[in-house]
Amino acid sequence: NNTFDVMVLGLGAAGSSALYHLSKTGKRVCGIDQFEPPHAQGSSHGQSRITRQAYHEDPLYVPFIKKAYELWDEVEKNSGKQLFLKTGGLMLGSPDAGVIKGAELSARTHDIPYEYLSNHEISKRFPALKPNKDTVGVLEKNAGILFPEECVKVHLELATANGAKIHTSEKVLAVTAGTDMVEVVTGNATYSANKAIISTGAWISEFLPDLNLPLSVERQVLYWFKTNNVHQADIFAPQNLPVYIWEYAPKKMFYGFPDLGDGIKVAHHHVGEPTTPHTLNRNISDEEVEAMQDVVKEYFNLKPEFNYGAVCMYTNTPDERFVIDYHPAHKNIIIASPCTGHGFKFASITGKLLSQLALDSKPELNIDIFSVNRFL
Ligand code: PYC
Repeated sequence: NNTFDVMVLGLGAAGSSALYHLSKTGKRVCGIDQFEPPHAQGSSHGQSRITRQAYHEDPLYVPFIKKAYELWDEVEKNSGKQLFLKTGGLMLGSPDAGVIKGAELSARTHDIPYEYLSNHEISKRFPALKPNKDTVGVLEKNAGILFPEECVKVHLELATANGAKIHTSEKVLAVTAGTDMVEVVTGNATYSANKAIISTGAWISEFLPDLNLPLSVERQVLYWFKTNNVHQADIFAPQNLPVYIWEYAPKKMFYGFPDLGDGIKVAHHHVGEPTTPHTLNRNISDEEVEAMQDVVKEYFNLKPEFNYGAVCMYTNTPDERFVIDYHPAHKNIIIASPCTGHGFKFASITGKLLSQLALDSKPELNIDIFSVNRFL
């Protein structure tokens, strides 16, 4: 039977979570993905994602991230799998940097414990780092790492165990909204559902050509550098190095992770070239590696030896806020574009909010800030 209450198109971070939450309600639900999730084609791969609560972007995100923490915890308990590693999180920059001021503002507004560190304290406590004399840090102890592939996998496994149908390696060719039903045509079959959630990541604009949303896809390169040529290699271990976001010049940031086995992973935030999922350059040039190596030399006590890299995509909105809303013309289609370079950590709550929209319940948090109307 190809008729469902809700279909979820795209089973990455948000879609896999939406399918899990829908599957808990006993509704007939089906998820479709053109690849085999978790996969390395989109925006939810590369071993690690930062999660943190003292949200430098805006205190408005804090209620969402607090819920997201609770839900990741629930999924860990339900699955018995580790999805989160608490390492602490360090925002680094000049005292006026956006990451410093913004993290402090969110921490103070929402009573999140944090420490303000001078450059001497940073060096003493985290000897892997080489802050200059103007650098300060905001350290949040409950921040850490989510394992993105495992998060997607576990959401899908739990959804399947609850009775959700999952079709992978199946490309959606057309989505047509009627008055009561949505028809979804794939390369294999035609389905109908009362509601469809479109959470297709970097491919989403192709599903919504009429809306002409101002979404832009950006190429992002992730780099791993070995740490075993350092005398004291354990200074890069997760117990000695938190996750970090370093604003080294106004609005210019790199971020990274301690060594989880393959070296430290570092990447620039938002300086990638515009791309599309069809034209994405997945090769990493020697020049790109050398440029990142120079950054590592400058900011870490490490002679960086490149291990390997990976390329993924951000799907950005102009204000860097997500889109989580009904389609303006079709209430039976729900749109999710919750990336814009910082969305993964929220996926546990994003999926729940999407499931609430699909079932016509009031979302448990106010999602007006993610309305699609701001772009119409
Ligand atoms: O959301 O913490 C984050 C993040 C860092 C770099 C990219 N996203």
